[in-house]
Amino acid sequence: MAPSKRIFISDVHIGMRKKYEWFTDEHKQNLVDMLKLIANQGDTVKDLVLLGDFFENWLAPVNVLPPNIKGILKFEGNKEIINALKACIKNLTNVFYLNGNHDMHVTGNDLKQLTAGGKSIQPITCYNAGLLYAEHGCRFAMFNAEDRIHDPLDGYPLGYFISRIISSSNEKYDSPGSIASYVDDLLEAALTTQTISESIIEALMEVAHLSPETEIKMPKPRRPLKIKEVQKKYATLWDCWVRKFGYRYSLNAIRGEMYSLEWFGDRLCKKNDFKVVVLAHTHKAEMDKDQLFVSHDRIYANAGFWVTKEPTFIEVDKQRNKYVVALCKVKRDNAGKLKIERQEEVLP
Ligand SMILES: [Mn+2]
Repeated sequence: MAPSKRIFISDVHIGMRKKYEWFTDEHKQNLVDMLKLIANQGDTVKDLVLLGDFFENWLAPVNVLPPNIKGILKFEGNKEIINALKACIKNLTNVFYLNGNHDMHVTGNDLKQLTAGGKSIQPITCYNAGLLYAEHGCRFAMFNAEDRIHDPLDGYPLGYFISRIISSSNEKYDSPGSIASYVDDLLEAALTTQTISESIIEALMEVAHLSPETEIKMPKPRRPLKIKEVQKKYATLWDCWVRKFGYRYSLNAIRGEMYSLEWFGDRLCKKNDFKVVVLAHTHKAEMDKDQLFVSHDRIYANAGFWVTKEPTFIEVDKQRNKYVVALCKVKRDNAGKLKIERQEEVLP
């Protein structure tokens, strides 16, 4: 039988092991072992999809430049990962790469060394196979969607600067939603005003003990930006979204940052008749089967986060007459061997 499984791994955030980065060597072992396991399943696994934020180009304090993709691919500590990934490229039908927000500027050209057995990693903007659809999902999230209006040069969203500011503090910050705890009170008030981005930066500045005059060092050829400039730059963010997408959509675009992207998953299903939608970005693994239509059910799944003790991923087995969707948790047995715990839903 032809291979029919598709595996979605997201939010690995591979950088260069700086102390302010999320991905450590502890997470590396799980990733290398998992990729090796997948590479040996070429007879059942058709596609491996790296569903965004596979690399980390955002996390660094304001006075330090975040690692770029060239450095990450060259970094000795990432060699085992690259080799395991190459084994996947060689043995599976396809390995696809999608940009997330933390690796939004990575291009196919940057990844051209990821070649094995005469095949290359394939950059795509979304994954679509029959009624199965997947993407990272940050374009639905107000603070992390590419933003050419406020940053025409590179499209950096407000979230980039949020990452830089929180990386300058000792605060725990490991998901888009974790800024909620710092801005919770503000958020309610801010939602009714046009100053939501200014208020968030204000709150985080306090958390990180920085001032409006603090400069944020930017990758070449850009000049540094003062925090007060960032505040001003993104001041109209909420207004712009409401004008473009309406109030309800914009509210959900903030909910998408804090809680779940399910509303957008459903929207994709309704508009395109998809049966299975897989997103990522929130760092919260989830799976939900629901009857939205008279004619058929749909499954919304989120791949979760790799940078945790028990990483998660989504597996979709697209068989002739059904979709088997599994939310998979990576664990270790007593002998230290990889053990995958599965929660399954089936859709005819
Ligand atoms: Mn993301």
